[in-house]
Order: sequence, then structure tokens, then C-alpha cells
Amino acid sequence: MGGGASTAASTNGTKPAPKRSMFATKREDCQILVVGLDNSGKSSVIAWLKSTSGKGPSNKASATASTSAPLEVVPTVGLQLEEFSRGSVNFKFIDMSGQSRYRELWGSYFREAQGVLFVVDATDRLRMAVAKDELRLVLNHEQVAHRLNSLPFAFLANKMDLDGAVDSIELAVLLGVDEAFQHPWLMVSTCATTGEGIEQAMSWLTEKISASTSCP
Ligand code: G3D
Ligand code: MG
Repeated sequence: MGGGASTAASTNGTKPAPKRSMFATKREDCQILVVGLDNSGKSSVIAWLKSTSGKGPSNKASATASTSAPLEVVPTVGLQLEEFSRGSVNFKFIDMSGQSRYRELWGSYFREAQGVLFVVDATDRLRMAVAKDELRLVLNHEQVAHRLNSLPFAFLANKMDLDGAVDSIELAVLLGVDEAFQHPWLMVSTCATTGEGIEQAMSWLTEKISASTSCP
């Protein structure tokens, strides 16, 4: 059985979040990149978020119905865009393909991004090194490398429900994410089929983004 929900996080940026998030008063747009190897669970995470938009704790104060709908689907270039509201935020999720032939398309999406969800199949120990390489590529991207404090990363140790899943602490070690990691980060064990852990990751990411100067 995979480990229970667990969390590891950066120690930088520990100052308390402002009492009133900018998201609390005004509907805002927020662009999140969803990155990870094929089969890690990216589409499942987005599907869960979409299915729970308009519900759940973050939406209690909102009387607005979900505007859940695919914004644009571009399968031929390996990217999928989904836009829907959660609480007071209009999220645009960009499901990035890990396939190398699409990497030249990363530029504009990375430039506009306000946060990254990095999804890892926590049971796929054989491909952890590949996931680590993928992370390095993202971190070295010119649109990411200069945004060290303003682009938060939420790592999902996904498929925690399956036997052999590494927990979030072990995943941090395997990916080489530690105190030296220069973006705000959080590592959460998740199960995209039940949604466990995803709300926690999104709450953290939203809080970091709302406190960041990269917000529009
Ligand atoms: P991707 O978009 O990153 O390529 P998907 O990954 O979201 O398509 O997920 C790949 C497979 O993993 C899917 O199974 C999906 O149901 C499964 N999956 C995703 N997240 C979890 C999880 O947390 N737990 C379990 N048990 N399975 C998960 P299929 O069979 O459709 O290929
Ligand atoms: Mg997918």
C-alpha cells in the first residue's frame, strides 16, 4: 500500500500569507502548468479539479456556478488547455506533454505561468531518473530560471493508493528537491482518482500565487 498523505515543503517563503488574498475580493485569472511524464496522472488531476469546480471548501463563499468547459484542445501539438473556475479564481490549466518534440512550444506557456503542478507517478521507480531530468529541463528553461521566487512548484507524489508508491518525502529525495531548491515548493502525496491531497496542493499553490508579484 502506498504511504498515507504526507507533505514536504520548502522552508523559504515561510512568512505568513496576507490575511486577505487578492483572490478573495476579485475574480482573477491564474495560469497553471501541469508537467510530468506520460502516465503520471496529469489528465486525471485536471479532471478531478474540473469535476470538483463549483464544489468543495474553496468554493463555499462563491455563489457563482462552475464555468467548467474545455477551452481549447490541441492534441496535434501535445498540449491541452482546460479553463474553469474554482472559488473566485478562473484557472487555466495547461497540460504539458513531456514529449521532447513539443518542447519548443513551452516558451510562451512558461512565460505566462504563475504556478507549476509537477505530477509524478510515485510507483514508477524505474522512471524517477527520467522525471528528475524532466524537472531539470523545466528549471533550466529561460522563462523559469529567472523567476526563482515568483514561480511556485507543487509536486504531486501521485498514485499513493497503489502498492510501492514512494511518499512525498522520499520523492523529494529522488527528485533532488531540497533546501537548495530555489523556487517555493511543496510536495504532497496524492491520489488523482479520489482527489486525496490535490486540494491541499492547490490551496498552497493558490496562496503562493496570490502573494506573488507575478499575479496580474
Ligand atoms: P497522464 O495524463 O499524465 O498521461 P493520466 O496520465 O491522467 O492519463 O493517467 C494515466 C493512468 O493512471 C490512467 O489509467 C489513470 O486512471 C491512472 N491514474 C492516475 N492517477 C492515479 C492515481 O492516483 N491512482 C491510480 N490508482 N491510478 C491513477 P488508465 O488505466 O486509464 O491508463
Ligand atoms: Mg494526459
